[in-house]
Amino acid sequence: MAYTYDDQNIFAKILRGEIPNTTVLETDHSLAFRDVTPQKPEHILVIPKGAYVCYDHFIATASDAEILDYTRTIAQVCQNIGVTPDTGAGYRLCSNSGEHGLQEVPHLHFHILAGASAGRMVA
Ligand code: DGP
Repeated sequence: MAYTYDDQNIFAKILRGEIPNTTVLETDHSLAFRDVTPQKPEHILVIPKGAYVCYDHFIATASDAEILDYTRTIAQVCQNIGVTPDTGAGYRLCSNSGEHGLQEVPHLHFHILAGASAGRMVA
């Protein structure tokens, strides 16, 4: 598995503070912020701070601490915005990966999509 990370991608620039973002949660290894073009009432992107292109790259090479932090951050955001299913609401979690997966930004990100009528597709 050979991934080449492009450190000029837009999320790398966000992590370096070169581009502003609306942060909803930040941890040691992860950042969650609002999508600039929300497709649903709640549309939040969660990224690891490390240089990972996609989910496969992340799982194969990230540390256990990064993986635990990332997965917990996604869950924490869902709790914070009040959309976990135990509230009667719900959400969709989606990570577009690679060219055929219609990934636009080559830095791993999960979309959290929630709100009324969350729909079936991201793109
Ligand atoms: P994907 O197609 O899965 O790679 O989705 C990339 C998402 O990133 C898309 O929903 C729009 C969002 N996005 C692109 N540029 C920016 C930006 O500068 N700021 C923020 N907050 N989101 C961005």
